[in-house]
Amino acid sequence: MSEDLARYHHPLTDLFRQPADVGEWADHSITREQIRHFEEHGFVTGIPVLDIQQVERLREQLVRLMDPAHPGHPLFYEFHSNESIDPETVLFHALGGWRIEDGFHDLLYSPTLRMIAYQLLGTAVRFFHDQLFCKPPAHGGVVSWHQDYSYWTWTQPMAHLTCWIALDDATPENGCLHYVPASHRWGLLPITGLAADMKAVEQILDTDQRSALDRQVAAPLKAGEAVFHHPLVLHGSYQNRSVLPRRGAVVNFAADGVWSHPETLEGPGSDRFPILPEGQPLAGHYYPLLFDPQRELAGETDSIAHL
Ligand SMILES: O=C(O)CCC(=O)C(=O)O
Repeated sequence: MSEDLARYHHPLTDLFRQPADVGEWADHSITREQIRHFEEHGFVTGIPVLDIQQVERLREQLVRLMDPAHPGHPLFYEFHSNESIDPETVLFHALGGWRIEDGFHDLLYSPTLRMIAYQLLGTAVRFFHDQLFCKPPAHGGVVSWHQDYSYWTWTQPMAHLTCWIALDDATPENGCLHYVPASHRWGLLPITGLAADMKAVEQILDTDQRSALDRQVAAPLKAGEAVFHHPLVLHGSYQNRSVLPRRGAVVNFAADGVWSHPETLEGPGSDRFPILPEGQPLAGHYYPLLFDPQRELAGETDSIAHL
């Protein structure tokens, strides 16, 4: 088995140059206008986070990670590839790549991701978990409409954030993310499933919410760009109908202080998830602190716009 990279709470490669001072951190920030867009619509999109060399490095490592013979496979928290079940609707979905390949480990330490997570959470930021979502050409399956937090109620309170990063150009044709703007104000909905039936959520929506689905918007991205979204915004993605793959890397964040509450009905999707005992704040081996405004900004927190 490969070495578990989770033991390293610092970058392992030179993939991301780290800011030296508050001014350099500010270069990675989003504008007040973008923060307002996130607050109003539940997402903010089209943010450049990787250059092409970084994209290529992650693509190479992703090819290795998708191979079930990779010696690091036992380190995945979850690994699903439904190819053998339904070759028409393939979706490769895995959590834990940060423990296995150094590029995905260091993605957590992207200054742009760390800065924006701080701005959108408004406090110190911890890593929650990562994800890989890959749709192969022509047969890539849907990810049904859902809210991320419905899968995370075993952590409290809700103070989470998702960053979805395109490793290929993501378009409506190849299955880019779609959002229902402002649905993050609907409250928590029951889980209706992630695969197969895109519209499964409709059965639990009221009339107004169902008509809001007609106002859904696509979030196309160039490779290396990202969209950040709220834990309650309704989102999903359609099939890949193109001749090219649609691959995405996800980093999920939680505010420092979020604690483990595994007694709730919905636990994580696998018993390999590093779940902490009831009441314990997320910290330690698997939940590194990624951004501490006191440390990173030397207390000059007013110089950066945040929630
Ligand atoms: O990659 C996709 O199509 C779905 C991603 C998603 O649902 C998420 O990151 O929350």
